[in-house]
Amino acid sequence: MKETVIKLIEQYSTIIIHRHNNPDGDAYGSQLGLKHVIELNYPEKQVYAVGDENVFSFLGDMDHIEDDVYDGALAIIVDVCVKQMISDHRYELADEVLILDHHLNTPNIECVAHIDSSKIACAEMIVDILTDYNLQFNAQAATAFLAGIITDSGRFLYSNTQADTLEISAFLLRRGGALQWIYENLYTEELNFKKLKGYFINNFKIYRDHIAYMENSMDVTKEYNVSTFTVSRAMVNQMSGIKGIDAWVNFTEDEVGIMVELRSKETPIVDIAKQYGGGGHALACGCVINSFEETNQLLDDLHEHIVRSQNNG
Ligand SMILES: [Mn+2]
Repeated sequence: MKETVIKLIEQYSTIIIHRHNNPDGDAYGSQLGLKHVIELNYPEKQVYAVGDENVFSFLGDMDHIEDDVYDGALAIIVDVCVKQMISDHRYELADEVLILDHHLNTPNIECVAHIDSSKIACAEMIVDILTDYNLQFNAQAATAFLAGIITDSGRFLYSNTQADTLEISAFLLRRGGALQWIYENLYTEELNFKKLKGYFINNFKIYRDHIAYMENSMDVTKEYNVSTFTVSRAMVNQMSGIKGIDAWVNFTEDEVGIMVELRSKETPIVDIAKQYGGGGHALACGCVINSFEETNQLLDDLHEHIVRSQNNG
């Protein structure tokens, strides 16, 4: 499969790299790291990165391209494989689509897919492929990929962090990955963000003694002047690491519904996310529900699921 990936890259003279909406550090890092490596090793190729932008844009800018650039091009989609989450649907205009992902989902578009859910970061998976074929890395590429690994592994904290994760990170450091620069950009917080954390920690609730959860109305996003994504994704792990808490769920209201972020300490819970039309990783996943009235049902399903899994384990 790795060979197919490299062959596709070699075959096309124009390559446009996509990733998911609301990009996290891994989506951005995988996308821009791959762009830099292809540009460095195949200087005759035209390579573009497209999609929406957010706080991770310190990693690099997106390209703004016309539709006709897709004529005869290869679209590579990283860190996502389901249609509804891909940023910029013009990948449909490309000749061929290659997906590189590490989520536990099945692609629902026509494509060639390389998916390895054992990898903690899509960036780790891509670097592993590129190094197998001895492609050169510059500091820009190394920094982007390293940012992907650092963010998706929670700075090497989450359970899928493996020896390979550290070896690949060491490789990226040797290629000039700017670790301190990444940390400065990631961990210097805005005042409103710090205050939001305080609000969050003081107000989450407990369901059936073992599930922590938080319900955020749109007032929260307004009061702290942050995006839904910030409240939803960036706050969920404020409920992690609590003795006796097996799982934690963050419900955040926005215009389309209630964004649900689910996390679990040990028991895989992605089936609950899938049951509600979402997906993701075994221990970190998400879905969208219609209203806060469904909160209790979801918490109850999660509770039953965890109890059942623990009894079977
Ligand atoms: Mn990822």
